[in-house]
Amino acid sequence: MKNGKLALLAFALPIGVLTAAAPASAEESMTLHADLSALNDSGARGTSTVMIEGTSVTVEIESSGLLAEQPHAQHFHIGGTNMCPGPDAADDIEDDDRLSTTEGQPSYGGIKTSLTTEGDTSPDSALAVERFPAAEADGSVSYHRTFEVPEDVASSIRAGEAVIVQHGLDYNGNGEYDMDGGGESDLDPELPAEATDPSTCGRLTPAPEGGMAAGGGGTGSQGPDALMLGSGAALLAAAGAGAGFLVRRRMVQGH
Ligand SMILES: [Cu+2]
Repeated sequence: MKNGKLALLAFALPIGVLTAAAPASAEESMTLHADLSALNDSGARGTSTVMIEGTSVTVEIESSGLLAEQPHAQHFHIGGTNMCPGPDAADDIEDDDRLSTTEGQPSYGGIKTSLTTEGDTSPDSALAVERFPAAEADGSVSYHRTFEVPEDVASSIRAGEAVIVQHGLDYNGNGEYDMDGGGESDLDPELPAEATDPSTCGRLTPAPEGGMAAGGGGTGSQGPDALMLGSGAALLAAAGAGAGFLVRRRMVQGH
């Protein structure tokens, strides 16, 4: 009797193993998609398509409704619950009707990739505002770039754990990042919260077979306009990892 039971168990185990889904090969190309929804009532939205092959990612983001002619930091966030914060104010810990970048981290996690227009894409560039796209005069951002990510980031993307977050919005509707709109940034008290609070968010999920990959529409890449964040502006260099956003341009210029 005892033996019979054991034999049954021994038989059952391999079946369980066999029926488990085989993990996709790390080299196989895979396409993911995200719908970016507004955070903080920014009025912005967008879509993103990410193609990953090995550790090479091609990222397309098309957003609208962002604060015009201002840079918008954007990242892959990974960690937390791998979700965007909910629409209710439950995540707004400080209860000030604003969701800061930090307050959103239990949902979308920390910054793992900086979606810059050129150069470094590591978390070290999280704050390299001069290398993030600026929205056009109509508030649109069109981003397209292919670059390498570390293995751990690649596998998180494949697992559907990456969340795209764009930052920067205009609480008081005066057309610029300033302290009057939301006070100081949680990331750097010298900076306006408007420059760093999240404005759109969307989780990257595997696209259905033959879906996104075929279309590929609207691959408008970053034109030179988007990189010109104002002549002679004291553009910000990225500080070391973990420093605050260096969006001092507005403040230096006085505008
Ligand atoms: Cu971010």
